[in-house]
Amino acid sequence: MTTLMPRPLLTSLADPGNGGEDRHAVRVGDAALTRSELISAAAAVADEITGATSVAIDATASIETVIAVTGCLMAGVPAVPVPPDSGPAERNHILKDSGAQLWLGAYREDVALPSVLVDSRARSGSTHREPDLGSAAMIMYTSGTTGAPKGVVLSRSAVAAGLDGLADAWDWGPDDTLVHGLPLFHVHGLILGVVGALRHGSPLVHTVRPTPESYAAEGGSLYFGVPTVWSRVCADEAVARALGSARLLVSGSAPLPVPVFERMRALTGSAPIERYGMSETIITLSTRFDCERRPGWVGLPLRGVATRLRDQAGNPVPHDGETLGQLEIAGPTLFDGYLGNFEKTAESMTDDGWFKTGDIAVVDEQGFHRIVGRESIDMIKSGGYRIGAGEVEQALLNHPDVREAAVVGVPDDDLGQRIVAYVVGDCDDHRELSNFVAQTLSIHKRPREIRAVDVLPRNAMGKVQKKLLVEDYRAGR
Ligand code: MLC
Ligand code: AMP
Repeated sequence: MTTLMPRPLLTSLADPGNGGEDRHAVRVGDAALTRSELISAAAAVADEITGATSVAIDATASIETVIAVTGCLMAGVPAVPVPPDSGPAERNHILKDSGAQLWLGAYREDVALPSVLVDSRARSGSTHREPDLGSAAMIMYTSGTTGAPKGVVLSRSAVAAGLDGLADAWDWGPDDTLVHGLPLFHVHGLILGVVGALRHGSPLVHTVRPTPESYAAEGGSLYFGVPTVWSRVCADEAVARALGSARLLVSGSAPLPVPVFERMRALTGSAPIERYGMSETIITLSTRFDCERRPGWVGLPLRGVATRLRDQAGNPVPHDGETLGQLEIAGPTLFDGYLGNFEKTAESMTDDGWFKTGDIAVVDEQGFHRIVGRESIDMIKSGGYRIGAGEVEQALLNHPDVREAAVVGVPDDDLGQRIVAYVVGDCDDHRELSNFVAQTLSIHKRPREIRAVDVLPRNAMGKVQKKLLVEDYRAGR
């Protein structure tokens, strides 16, 4: 079997094949650039960073972030997007662990790296050689069940293959205008939502925040959102109806509840596209633009991707649409490993080279996949953000008044899951405690609710029985 090499990243950014240098390429809020303006502003960034081993980007929802990322891809310097709301502990960890040599963004007193200010009016005519397809494009930080976030190294070829798989599944091209307002420091908003738009030549409108009103105001053909966004869209009938003129409304990053799927179909006149991915694999499964869209199911493997289901003993699980198995993935979109963490990388792979997603799924006879849930209770998805319970617990334990802490995700109609922390200690001011987490990590990692308890339920081994905590919470106890 021959494997097709994807078109290099840089070539496609400079010329996605639509021939329109003066066409509006990207708008974020009120700031807009044509493709040639973006290329020359990004070249100015590339001129300044060439030779660095990696650079951190203050990944605000702004045109500067788009320029910075494009400049990194031009220079062949791995980009490390840093969430703009991350607290000192999280930011310092990312900067130190990644070994970033420069800070692309406004000067900050608490960042020790030399800053390079990104100027959307800067122009440079320099050209840069296409780096090796196997070299790293980005290092995205993502939470595990325990410990600090890990750096996921994504190669240029993985990014290219992932984006091309989506173009095939969605018929995504220069005639599309992509609209979204997702954060620019994750796979969804940044790789799909920015690099994807540039690679496929579709103008991008970033709405800064993914509010229903801003989506309705844009009249795009392709929209991206996490389920929370779609649930909020459906809560406003006029907004949802306005999106009926779009070609595809795409949901991903967390399970789209079936009632939201049905309401989207009823209000917009067409069913949403669901797709599934991870920081470590980019997007691997999706419903296709021209095939069945089934509520609760995320579709078929993208071109070049292979999936399999295993039971706990490693035996194959039948594809009968019912039997649960651990989902494993192989293909060209997989990451190169966790930066500097050989052990965790090895743990995440099977002996024969498949990535263990940690998700439980079923597959039916036609190859359609349904994601049933996570293997570990310690991996929480809230508003589409991946949050490790261990990281939040550690932040809480750093508070002088907290002796023990257990963090769980409980079902939430808006966010999918909501973070609830059970603490043992002398802290009465729960708002202060929650803010303490937000100041250490980032805002979306702070518990929405804190419950003071005398003891945490533990099993004979002393392990906290989190399932009991969730059950009690759901039972209103
Ligand atoms: C947030 N707030 C809190 C809080 N958390 N207040 C108290 N306690 C907390 N724990 C504040 C916010 O700062 C905000 O304030 C206000 O409360 C509303 O917060 P919210 O309800 O969370 O809404 P919002 O901020 O609008 O966030 C919802 C959302 C956001 C959907 C917009 O969660 C989001 O952008 N999610 C996208 C995540 C994502 O991109 N994931 C992709 C991962 S990649 P204020 O003052 O700011 O209004 C991946 C791969 C793949 O998964 O498959 O795609
Ligand atoms: P992240 O690393 O932030 O990309 O999160 C990846 C995780 O998000 C996956 O392992 C899944 O648990 C979840 N996820 C992503 N897309 C979907 C989807 N369409 N349906 C269900 N879960 C999803």
